[in-house]
Amino acid sequence: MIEKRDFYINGKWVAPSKPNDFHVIDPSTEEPCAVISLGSEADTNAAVAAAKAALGDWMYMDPAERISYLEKLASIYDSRGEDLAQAISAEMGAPIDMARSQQVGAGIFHLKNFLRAAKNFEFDAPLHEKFPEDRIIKEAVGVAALITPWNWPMNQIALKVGAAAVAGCTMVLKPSEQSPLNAMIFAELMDEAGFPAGVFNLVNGDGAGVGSQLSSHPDVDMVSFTGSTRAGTLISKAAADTLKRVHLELGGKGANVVFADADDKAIKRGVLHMMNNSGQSCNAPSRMLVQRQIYDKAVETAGEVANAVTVGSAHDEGRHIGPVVNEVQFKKIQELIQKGIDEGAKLVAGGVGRPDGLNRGFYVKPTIFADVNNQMTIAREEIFGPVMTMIPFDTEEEAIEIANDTPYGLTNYVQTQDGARANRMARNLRSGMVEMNGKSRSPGSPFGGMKQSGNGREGGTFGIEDFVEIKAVGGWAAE
Ligand code: TXE
Repeated sequence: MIEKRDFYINGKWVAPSKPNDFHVIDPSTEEPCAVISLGSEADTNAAVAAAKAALGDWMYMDPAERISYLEKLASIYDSRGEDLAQAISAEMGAPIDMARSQQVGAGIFHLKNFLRAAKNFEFDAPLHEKFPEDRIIKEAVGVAALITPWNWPMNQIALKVGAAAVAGCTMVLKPSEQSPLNAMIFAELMDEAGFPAGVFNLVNGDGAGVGSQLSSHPDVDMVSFTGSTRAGTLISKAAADTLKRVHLELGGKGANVVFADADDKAIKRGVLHMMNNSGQSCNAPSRMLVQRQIYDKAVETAGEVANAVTVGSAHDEGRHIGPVVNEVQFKKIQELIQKGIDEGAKLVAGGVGRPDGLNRGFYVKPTIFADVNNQMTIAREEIFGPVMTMIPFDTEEEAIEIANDTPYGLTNYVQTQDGARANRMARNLRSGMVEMNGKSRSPGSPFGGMKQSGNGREGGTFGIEDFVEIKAVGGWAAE
């Protein structure tokens, strides 16, 4: 079993101030795969103090020099790609092939986007060419606490660390206690890239401990958080007394609106997107809204596609979905599936219990519910498992109303070959992102939500903006 108890503080791996072992469980086997430590307040304070001490030199460094450290990181990232993939696979259950391509691939994808965005980022420029004496300086917010989840762990770490580094923030990363191993390998990469001591620090811990200590810490200037809406609320409250900036990327309950004229791959694409990462994505298209004329056929197709999705160990090569992350999530998903049945939705594929032959491990059957009403629990709560709901609709107006009738507003999807209608939908859907006809957004496109899905945007230029303060200077002298 891997033993990795130390934290990365001020450029060194240091032992926790007091022992507090935590076993990381492999969801494919339900056996522990590693032991780490959960930090104490003294560890949190040491990491924040290191970040605070390193801030001045880092934030006032020439941005080009700062960016060169990120370039170095990006150039060595792949040397640990296999280690990262194995760690992610073991700790959160992403099948190894998918962990290599999607989970680890997302990390380098974001780092490269930040490097591109950084080259054109205006850290210091006149307000307008007519007013050269009015200067806009974008400088680091300060010490940033980065609190990340387990579902796309390297994706989230790269999104936050890359943006903070370019902006000139120093940072304390607290990865999810469910998936700390990939974060510790990433810290080794940061060390190898030669970032100055204190710029990047890592303390493991749980939400109630290190997570809430960072959120309320007077020397932390901002928190960038990805996780549940529940924890986002607690972080906002904990941060309120120090009025720090709080950036939240929370849950979602995306609608995938399929019109009768959608292309013939739309249903299959929607189901497979939902099942990817075992449904553990905040932007999962979890409510498929289907126009009545094609509804019956769509339900039949969705059932067939879901039944053909295989489930297996994260350690097996090949294309299948893995287990969900842990027992708490497994039980929550089982209860929600049962609730769907109890509230009268029609089970088309999957259901309660583990798939045949998988008696140990947190495996969930790919599940499709049809004839769902948007008020049912399974249409309202973020299930975060391989479970999709299907809801019929008649008109465009009705589709918009159902899609927007949710506290969340992260990503919605539209499938139609009528361009004017697709654009109308994009304008009317209340979400931070809308994706149409299977086209994903381009590199550097901002990721984030409206309503209870959070605030702020991650990735590329927009992501860097979230980590800077805007300083307006009047009377700037010609030099
Ligand atoms: O998340 P938590 P959980 C949603 C999804 C899932 C549910 C529960 O619906 O079913 O959340 O997952 C830290 N102060 N998402 O319980 O608790 C925690 O230590 C500070 C959506 O695992 O939000 C971890 O680092 N930090 C999501 C991180 O928050 C706190 C991704 C995420 O854990 C804290 C994950 C506190 N009080 C789950 N409490 C997405 N947006 O993609 C917890 N944490």
